[in-house]
Amino acid sequence: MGHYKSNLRDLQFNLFELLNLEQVLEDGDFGDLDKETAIDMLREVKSLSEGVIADSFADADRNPPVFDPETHSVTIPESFKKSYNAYIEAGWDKVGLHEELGGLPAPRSLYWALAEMVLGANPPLFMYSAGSGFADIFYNQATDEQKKWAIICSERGWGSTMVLTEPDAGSDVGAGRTKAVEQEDGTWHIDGVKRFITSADQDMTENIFHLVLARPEGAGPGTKGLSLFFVPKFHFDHETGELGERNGVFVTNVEHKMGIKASATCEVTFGQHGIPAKGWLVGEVHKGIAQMFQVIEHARMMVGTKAISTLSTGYLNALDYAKERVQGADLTQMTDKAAPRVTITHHPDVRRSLMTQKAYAEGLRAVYLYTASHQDAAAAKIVSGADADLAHRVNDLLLPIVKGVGSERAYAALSHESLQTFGGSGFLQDYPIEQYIRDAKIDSLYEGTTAIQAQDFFFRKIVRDRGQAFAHVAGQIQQFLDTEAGNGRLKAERALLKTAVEDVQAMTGSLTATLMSAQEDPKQLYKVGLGSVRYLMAVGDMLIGWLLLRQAEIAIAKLDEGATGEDKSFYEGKVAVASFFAKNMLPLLTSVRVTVENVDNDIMELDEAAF
Ligand code: ST9
Ligand code: FAD
Repeated sequence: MGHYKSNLRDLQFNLFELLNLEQVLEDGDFGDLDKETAIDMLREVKSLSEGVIADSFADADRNPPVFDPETHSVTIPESFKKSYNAYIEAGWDKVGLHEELGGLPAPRSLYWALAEMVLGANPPLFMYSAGSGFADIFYNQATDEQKKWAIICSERGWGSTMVLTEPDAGSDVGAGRTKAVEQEDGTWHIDGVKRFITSADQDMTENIFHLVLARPEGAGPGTKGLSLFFVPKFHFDHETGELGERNGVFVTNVEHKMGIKASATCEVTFGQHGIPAKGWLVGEVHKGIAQMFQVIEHARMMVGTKAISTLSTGYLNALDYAKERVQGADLTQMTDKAAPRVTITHHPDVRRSLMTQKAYAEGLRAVYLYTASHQDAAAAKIVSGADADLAHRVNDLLLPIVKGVGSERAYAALSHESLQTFGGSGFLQDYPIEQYIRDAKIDSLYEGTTAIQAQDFFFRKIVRDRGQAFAHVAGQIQQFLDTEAGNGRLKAERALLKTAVEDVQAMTGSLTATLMSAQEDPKQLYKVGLGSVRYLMAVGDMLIGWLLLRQAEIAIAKLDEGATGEDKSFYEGKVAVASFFAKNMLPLLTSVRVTVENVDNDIMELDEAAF
C-alpha cells in the first residue's frame, strides 16, 4: 500500500447526496457526461492517485530535483517522471478545459474532487501538470491570434508558471520592478529578476510558457501599473508549434526548502544573459493584475484543496494506525495492572483527536466543494439558488475561506493531532505524516499569506461587495436553522449553530463599525487588522459546522430508510462528526467574538523595542 488514502465515499456523498451533481450534469452544459461516467472518472483517478501517482511522493522528497547553474536547467527525478507521465498520458490534465484545447468540459465540483485525490497523493505533480489549465486561462484572455498559441501549449503538453514575486515584492505585488520595453515589432523585452517561481524549469515537457507580470516603461506605480506577458522558454512557430531558438528567460537558482521538495522553486532572470527575454502582451491590454487574478483564483483554490486533501490522508493514516496500535489499558481499568491492553482507539483523548481530524477533513472538503459548486452558474442555481452574478460573488467570498482556513486548520490538525496519534513513530520518516506536515506548511504562505486572505475576505469580499454574497450564504444557513432538520434529532446542534451565527454576525458588525469609525480616526483600521484573521477562522468554523450538520441531516434520513453495512457506519459517522463539531468547536466562537469586540490598539502603540 502506498502512503495516500483517498476518501472516495465522502467525495461521492458530497457530490451526489449533498450537492446534487446528478441534476447539475443533466441541466448543465456538460455534453454526455453523466453520473455513471463521473463515478468512473472518480474511481479511475482514485486508483491512479493511490498507485503510480503516490509512488514517487517520498522518493522525490528524499531525492529532489537537481539544478545545474551552468545550463540553467532542472532535472526531475526519474521516479517522479514516471508518475507524471502516467497522469498526462491518461489525459487527466485536460479535464474541465475548453474542447478547443482538447478538453473535456466538466462541472467544477467534479474537477476539484478529482484534483483533491491527485493533490493528496503528490501535490507537486498537480502543479507541474497545470500547463493545459494555464493555457485555458490564457485562451480566455487571448487575442484571436494568441488563442492559437494557447491551443498549441495545451496540445503539446507544455509546462507553465505564474510569475509575480520578486525579492522586494511578495505580498506587495505592486512593488514589482521587473520592466517591459516595447519593441518596434509589437513584442516586449522583459528585464528583471523574479523569485520563488514554481515549476520554472523541468525536463518533462519540451517547452514552458511563463505568464509574467512586468511594468511597461512609463507605467504608473502599484499593481495597476503592471501588465501581463506571455514569455515562452523556447520560441516556437505560431502556426505549427515547432520549437525555435531559446528565449532569454533563465532559471538562476533553485531554493532548498522545508517541504514540497519535488516542486522546483526557482529564481528566474529575464533578459540578463545576452539574449532578450521576449514577451507578448496578453490580450493586447494593460490589465495585468486583473488578468493574473484569473490565474490566482484557481491557484488559491488549488492550495486550499491541497491542504485539505493532505489532512484527509493524514487522518486516514492516523486512523489505521490507531486501530492497530495496542497500548495501555482501558481508562476504566487503569488501576488494574493486569487488565488487558487495548488498541489506542479505546482511549478518550485519541478518540477526541481522531474526531477533530475527521471534522476538519470532512468539513473543509464540504466547504471547498460547496465553493466549487458556485464556479458554475448551472450548479449554483441548483445548490443555493444563486443566479450567475451572485454565484460569482459567492465563489469570490469563499475562496479566502478555502485557502486561508483550509491551510491553517489542515496544518494545525496535521501537526497537533495526526502526528500525535502515532506517538513517537509519527516523528519518523517510516510514516508519511512528517512529510505531510512539511509539505502542507507552504499552504498558509504562498498564493497570499493568511493575513492577506483575511484582509481580502473582509475588505473586498464583504465590505466592497456590500455584503451581498455574505448575506446570501447567511440566508442559506438561516433556512437550515428554520427547519426541523434531522427529525428533531439535531435540535441541540442547531441551537449551537444558531449561537455561532450570532457570534459571527456580532463580529461582522463590530469590525464594520470599527471600519466606519476609521473615517474619523484612521488608526481604528489597525483594529480591523488585529481582528481579521480570527474573524476569517471563525467564519470558516461556522461554515464547517453548518455543512456538517446538513450532511448529518441527510445521513439521518438514510439511516431512517434502513441503511446497512458500510453505509450504516458511514452515515453514523456523519451524524457523530457533525454533533462533535457543534458541541466542541462552535462554542469557542463566543470567546473569539469577545476578543474581536474588545480588541484595542495597545500593541500598535507599543514601542518596537518592547517586543
Ligand atoms: C504563488 C504560486 O504563490 C504558488 C503555487 C503555484 C502553483 C502553480 C500551479 C497552480 C495550479 C492551479 C490550477 C489551474 C487549473 C486551471 C483550470 C482551468 C479550467 N480577486 O486591493 P488592491 C485585483 S503566486 C480578484 O488595490 P493592491 C483587482 O484587479 C504569487 N482580483 O490591491 C484589483 O483591482 P480592482 C501569489 C483581485 O494593494 C487589483 O488587484 N501572490 C483580488 O494593489 C488591485 O487590488 C499573491 O497572491 C481578488 N481577491 O495589491 C500576492 N484582489 O480593485 C498576495 C485584488 O479595481 N497579495 N485583485 O478590482 C495580495 O493578494 C495583495 O492583497 C495584492 C495587493 C497584491 C492584491
Ligand atoms: P512577505 O510579503 O514579506 O510577508 C512576511 C510576513 O508579513 C507574512 O506573515 C505576511 O502575512 C506579513 N505581511 C506582509 N504584508 C502584510 C500586510 N499588508 N498586512 C498584514 N501582514 C502582512 N510566487 C510567484 O509569483 N509564483 C510562484 O510560482 C510562487 N511559488 C512559490 C513557491 C514557494 C515554495 C514559495 C515559498 C513561494 C512562492 N511564491 C511564488 C511566492 C509567494 O507567493 C510569496 O512568498 C508570498 O506571497 C508571500 O510573500 P513573501 O514571502 O515576500 O512574504
